[in-house]
Amino acid sequence: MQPLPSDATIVILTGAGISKESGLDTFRCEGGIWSKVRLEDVATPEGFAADPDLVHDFYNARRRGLSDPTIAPNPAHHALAELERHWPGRVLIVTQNIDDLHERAGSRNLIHMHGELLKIRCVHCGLPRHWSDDLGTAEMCPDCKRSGTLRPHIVWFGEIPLEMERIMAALSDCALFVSIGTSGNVYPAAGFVAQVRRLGLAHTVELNLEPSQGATLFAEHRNGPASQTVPAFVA
Ligand code: BV8
Repeated sequence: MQPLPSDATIVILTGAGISKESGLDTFRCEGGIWSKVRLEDVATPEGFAADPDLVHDFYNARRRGLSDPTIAPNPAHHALAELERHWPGRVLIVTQNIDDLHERAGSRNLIHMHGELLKIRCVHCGLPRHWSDDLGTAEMCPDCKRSGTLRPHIVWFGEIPLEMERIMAALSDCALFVSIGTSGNVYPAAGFVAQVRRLGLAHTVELNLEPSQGATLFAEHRNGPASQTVPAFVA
């Protein structure tokens, strides 16, 4: 990675592609998640209201999948954790992913803008809490003791992503913006590179298996599997 000013900050956006070589499905690649289930049915508030059991089953299956011992961080996750150790306090990962592979690789300065598979929250008291078991519609909230009020701590389509103010602030003064393993289909994440370009402060890089929807907006592109392109880029 080319040298940066000593006070420069780096924002790294990741998507499902960074976890693909760890054994987790992407959404829009061939055979991806949205080819097996309609996002309207399982990733919208309307879908949850219509059939909460279907949505719980969808996320329970993914939560069980994530606990499979063969699912582990790959060299791309480890390279980003190493980068953070090398530039303490100056690397922020904004992930669209709901898995915990960045954390398991050692990354700490991390925002899960679309929520976390291993957390649930109560629609009444709203407190997210760690949850690794199957979630059912009859579960009782451990805090407010109401039943049937728990939902996955996930941002569905039509819901506002988490920590947007913190993300916007980080984008507005970063010197390097790197997008890894995302198709550039989902907003507002897909619009981050345009936001950074408007400010004209940062070098923009896309590390993706193939050019994304927003590829032309990036100053630099490296196409290939993340387990190869990310370690090579941060070296
Ligand atoms: C919102 C749930 C308002 C969790 C997800 C314009 C502006 C704002 C909003 C919109 C807009 N236009 C439309 C919208 C609405 C909507 C939207 O974007 N719709 C799309 C379909 C057009 N957005 C929303 O509703 C968002 N909310 O806008 O609120 C607002 C906004 C800002 C401020 C105030 C108010 C909420 C979006 C979140 C929805 N939840 N998931 C879950 O179940 O996982 S989105 C879902 O897509 C996942 O979270 C996923 O992370 C995300 C993005 O997908 P990718 O990660 O990119 O995965 P994909 O499969 O698409 O691509 C994988 C890529 O990896 C590919 O390019 C592939 O080539 C590459 N790859 C594969 N293998 C590898 C690899 N790369 C490297 N190495 C490999 N080995």
